[in-house]
Amino acid sequence: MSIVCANCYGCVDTRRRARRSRTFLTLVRHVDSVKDIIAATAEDIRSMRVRGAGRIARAGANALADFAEQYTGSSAADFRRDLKKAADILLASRPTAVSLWNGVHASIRNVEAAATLTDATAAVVRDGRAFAAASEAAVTAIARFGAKRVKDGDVLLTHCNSSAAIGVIKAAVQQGKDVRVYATESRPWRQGFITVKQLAEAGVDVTLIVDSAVRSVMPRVDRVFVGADTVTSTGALVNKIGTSQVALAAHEARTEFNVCAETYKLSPLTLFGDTVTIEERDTGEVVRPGEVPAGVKIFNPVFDTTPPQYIDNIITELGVMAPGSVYGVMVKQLGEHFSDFSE
Ligand code: RUB
Repeated sequence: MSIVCANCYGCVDTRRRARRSRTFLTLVRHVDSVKDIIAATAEDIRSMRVRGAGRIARAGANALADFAEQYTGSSAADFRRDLKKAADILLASRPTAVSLWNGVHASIRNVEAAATLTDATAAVVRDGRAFAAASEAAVTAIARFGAKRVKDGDVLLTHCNSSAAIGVIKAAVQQGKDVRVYATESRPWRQGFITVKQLAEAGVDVTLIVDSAVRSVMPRVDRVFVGADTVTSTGALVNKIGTSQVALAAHEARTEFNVCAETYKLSPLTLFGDTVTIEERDTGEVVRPGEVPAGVKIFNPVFDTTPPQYIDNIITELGVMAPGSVYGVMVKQLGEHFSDFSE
């Protein structure tokens, strides 16, 4: 029986947290069957109980590992078929972050070559857990590298709620640097409230601003740190709606614009011409019923694209790079699997 977080914005490490917190235990629900593990995880991602590109990738990988661990079918062929369905359900849960796609594919990549059912399930458990662990380690490495760029006395700005960007800010503060942070509200979901809570709890001097205040404060800001849902082969960033406006304002004010992106946020699909689907969510996230006259249309795209010319640095677990270096990193990472993605 698995424990799945039922109301937390961004928690994937639910078992560990459930053990730590009695309050949290009242918030969990039980998942009874192998199929439910996948359905429940997909629903948690769709409804944004689990959100943030890194967390949804780890949730997908861990769900597939759980699925494999508890699989009760009798043949490798059945497992491959059921695993494919499970992967498709997870991939359909949110369309924009390539991290989920990379997490799912990293978890299932050795199943074809497995000779037996035992080998196949073991491969998914091993690869899914390894992806999740590597993902957490990448966030830690980015915090270390990014913090070195922060100077004592800096004013920083972050948008939405990115574990990787927050990791950098917290690491800089832990190094004893005196920093002040502006955090955007990030309408309509207001992930900025999570950010200010996390930073305030870490003792960071943080100021919440509405999204439209970004250009007004930017001349006082030394460095921007944002996360990534997807980075394309041209070095463009796809991240929370409004990120491109933050980047434009930073460019205008000559403020350094840093993207904190684990390499599983790089999209191999874009190498071969695929474009990134920008998720549009329910209009009820923008207005409550009756708030605007009937007939008024609402458009709610939740991510946007920042062109590479507005990005100074992409901070990955492999190091700090320019957007123009992304292509080379992708090609190297794909290695012998390069052509697998060209279909
Ligand atoms: C979250 C968002 C974050 C990235 C990176 O959007 O855009 O900046 O996902 O986050 P949403 P992380 O709230 O719609 O998921 O660094 O935690 O992976």
